[in-house]
Amino acid sequence: MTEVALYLDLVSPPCRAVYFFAKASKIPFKNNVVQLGKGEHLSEEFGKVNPLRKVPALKDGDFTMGESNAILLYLIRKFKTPDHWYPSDIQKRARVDEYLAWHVTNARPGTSKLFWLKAMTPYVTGHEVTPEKLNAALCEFKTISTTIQDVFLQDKPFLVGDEVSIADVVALADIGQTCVSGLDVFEDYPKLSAWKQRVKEAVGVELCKEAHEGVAKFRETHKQVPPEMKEKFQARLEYFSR
Ligand SMILES: N[C@@H](CCC(=O)N[C@@H](CS)C(=O)NCC(=O)O)C(=O)O
Repeated sequence: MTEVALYLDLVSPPCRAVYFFAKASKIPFKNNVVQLGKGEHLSEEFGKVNPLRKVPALKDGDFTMGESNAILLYLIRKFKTPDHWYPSDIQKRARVDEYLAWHVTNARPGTSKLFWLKAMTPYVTGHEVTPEKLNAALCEFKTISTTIQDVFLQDKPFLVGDEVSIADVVALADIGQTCVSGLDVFEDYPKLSAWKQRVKEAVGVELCKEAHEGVAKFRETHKQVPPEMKEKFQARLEYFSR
């Protein structure tokens, strides 16, 4: 059997979600690093793996695909991972699906916005984002946190019940993006903080630390944007600054 290859940049939340899951469920895979900051996802070679030119992407023999949620499900089906990751009970499974659907239009854009304003603004423009814009993004993040805590988590150990599922790793990867802000964004969310610790323990505390290093140190490691990426990043920045 050929080894599955994953194309990842761990600065990206959907890449971390796939990475956490693959590592935690001991799926053997080849890790192909695609550095977004250097524009490696725009190469002709990567375009053959994912014409959408986004990470994560997967290659399994001649089969290739993108989209993190779909990749997670592919890995679950291919490797028949333990049931708790994507429960066969249809109502628990529906809860995972419900979270994944909500995250695409809420948690992902909200946490991306914080990252782009706090980390990408100085990288692309050479100056900090204004406090007003940062505060607006932090307010949005608070709404997301409140929803995850009060609507999805409630008083359960994990988002869909007593055991960890892919909904938890997807959520952990999203909210991990906030470590770039340098603020303790969880101080007002005790239940969410305790949940975060449980998910980290389920995935592996060291693995989580290592996987978040790129984003935590992003501002130290990304000082000068490659000239060919400037225009593209500028356009994205304008989108997130609205
Ligand atoms: N819906 C996609 C989103 C993937 C995505 O937006 N990836 C970003 C990194 S977080 C990317 O590759 N961006 C490159 C670009 O847009 O040029 C998924 O969940 O996989």
